[in-house]
Amino acid sequence: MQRSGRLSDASFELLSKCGLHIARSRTELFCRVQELPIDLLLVRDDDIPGFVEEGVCDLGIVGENVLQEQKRAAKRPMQTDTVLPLGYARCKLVLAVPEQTVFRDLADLAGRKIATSYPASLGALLAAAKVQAEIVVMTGSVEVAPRLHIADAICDLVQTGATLEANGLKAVHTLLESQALLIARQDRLSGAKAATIERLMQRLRGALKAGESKYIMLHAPRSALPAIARILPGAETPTVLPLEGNPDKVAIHAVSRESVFWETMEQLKAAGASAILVLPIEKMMD
Ligand code: PRT
Ligand code: ZN
Repeated sequence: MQRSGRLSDASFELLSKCGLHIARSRTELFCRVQELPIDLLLVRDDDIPGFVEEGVCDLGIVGENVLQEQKRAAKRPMQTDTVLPLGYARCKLVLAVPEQTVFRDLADLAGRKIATSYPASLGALLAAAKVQAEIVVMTGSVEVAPRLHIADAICDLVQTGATLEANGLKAVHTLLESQALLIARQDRLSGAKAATIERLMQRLRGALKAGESKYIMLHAPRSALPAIARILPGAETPTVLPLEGNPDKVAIHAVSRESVFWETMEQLKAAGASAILVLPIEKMMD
């Protein structure tokens, strides 16, 4: 996984939610996990797909943008694939042009220069659209290229859009919606390794599910039960408990598989619920 950068904090956090604690300091290349027979290799994100492909590592955590780019750029087809999307480090790979540039479709880029750190992804898009344009490869600060007259457009990652805006650019086409992925070469996983990985995957799935899920508790008149069950977001059969000394009212406990918004709580209240509590769930295993 990435040593430091936009992927690393969330990755360490996810591993810690899986009960995996990293023994040594993060500045080292190699970390031993105490709880499972797993060693962590901390590297630059760009090296991760290659390490997994070559068998240096069995698993990797990397942005979909990097995996896609390297697969497209590879001379031989890569066997490395996604085993679990992890849901964080979300961003988009987009084409952007200066705000004043008129852009109708990709054909408008014919004969233009486009700066990017993702030449293979951009090349694939242009080829599919049968547009001939010049790709200017830059390793960083791609967003300044139009201002420096190095290029007429850029193809880069955006998250909030603030960088584009600050550089007078507008996104006109999305190539990829990216997120962090757990990747592996499944053709190489077998025996004890596969068993350890399955254990890790079960924990990862549980940690990811728990992250979104909430435990909801509320009181409601018995008669409001059907209405409340309809409102509870993504909840499987709620638990209904009697309230001591109050035969007309019940307590309802439910696990919601989605985020619970204020709007949902307002709807529950309007349907007759009171004492509504929404609690985070730490771990989950089905
Ligand atoms: O040192 P190393 O090579 O490991 O790190 P790196 O510098 O190559 O990558 P890093 O840490 O910047 O990003 C790692 C991964 O995070 C990327 O490959 C993406 O999968 C993901 N990610 C998510 C992002 C962003 N969001 C993001 N906003 N990567 C980069 N950006 C940059 C973007 O390039 C642009 O310069 O942020 C700027 C835009 O951000 P906004 O919010 O202004 O739109
Ligand atoms: Zn990198």
